[in-house]
Amino acid sequence: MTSETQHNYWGYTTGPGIPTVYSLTDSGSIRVLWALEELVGQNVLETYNLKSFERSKTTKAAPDAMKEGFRLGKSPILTVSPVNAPDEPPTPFVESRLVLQFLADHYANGLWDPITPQDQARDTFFQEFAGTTLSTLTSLTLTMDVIPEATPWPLKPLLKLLFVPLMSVFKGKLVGPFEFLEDALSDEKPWFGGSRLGLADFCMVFPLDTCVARKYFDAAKYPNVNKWHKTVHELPAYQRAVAKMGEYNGIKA
Ligand SMILES: N[C@@H](CCC(=O)N[C@@H](CS)C(=O)NCC(=O)O)C(=O)O
Repeated sequence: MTSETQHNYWGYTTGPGIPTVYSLTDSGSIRVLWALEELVGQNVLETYNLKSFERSKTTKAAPDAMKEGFRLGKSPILTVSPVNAPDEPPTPFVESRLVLQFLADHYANGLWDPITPQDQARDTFFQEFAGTTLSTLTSLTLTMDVIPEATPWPLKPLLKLLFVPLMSVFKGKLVGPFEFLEDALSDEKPWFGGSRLGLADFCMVFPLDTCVARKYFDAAKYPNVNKWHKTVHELPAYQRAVAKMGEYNGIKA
C-alpha cells in the first residue's frame, strides 16, 4: 500500500480557480453540471471547463481516459488548481454530494445556504436520502430492468421470466420513499432544500430523473414531486446542463 494525500481536501490558503468537470453521457454528473450552470447563470462563477466522455456502446462503461481526472474514472470528477497557480497539478474531487458541497463552500457565495437551521437540517437530510435510500432502490430496480433488455436472444425470454417479477418487487419498494418525498414538499417548502433551492435538490434530480424516464414514478400519484420535477426541467440552468451532457435519458443534444 502506498501513502496518498487526503482525497477531496483543499490544502491551499488561496481559493480554487476555474474548475474542470469530467462528465460521462447519461450519468450522475447531471447534478454537478446543473449546479455549475446555476453558478454561471447567477454570475458567481465566470466559467468552467468541461471534459465530455461517452459511455461504451456495448458495456455502458466509462472510457479509461476518464482516469486522467481521478484514478477510479467514474463520473463526475471535478478537478481544480489554485486561482493564483493555474499550472499547479489539479486536485480532484469525487462523489457527487461532496463535489456539490465543495462548490457550495468555495464558489456559491451563500447562494444555496439554507435560510433557517431547520432548513439546514432538511437540506442535509434530503442530500443523504437522495444518495442512499432513493438511489439504492432506483439502481436495484434499474438493474433488474436492464438485465433482460441487454440479454441477447434466445436467453432474453428466460431472463425476462426471472427479472420482470424482481423488477416489480423493487419498483414497489419505491412507493414508500415517493410518498415520503411527496409529503415533504409544500407551497412554503417547494424545494428539498427548504424555501429555496439547495444542495438536496441537485442530489435528488438524478435518481428522480431515472425514475421518471424509466416509468417507475407515477406522476399522477405524487403531484408535489411532479411539480418539483417539472419546475427543475424548466430551469434554463438545468436545460443547459442536459445539453452539455450530450446525451441524457434519451435526450440527445
Ligand atoms: N458514488 C459516485 C458514483 C460514481 C459512478 O459510479 N458514476 C457512474 C455514472 S452515474 C459511472 O461513472 N459509471 C460508468 C462506469 O462505471 O464505468 C458519485 O456519487 O458520484
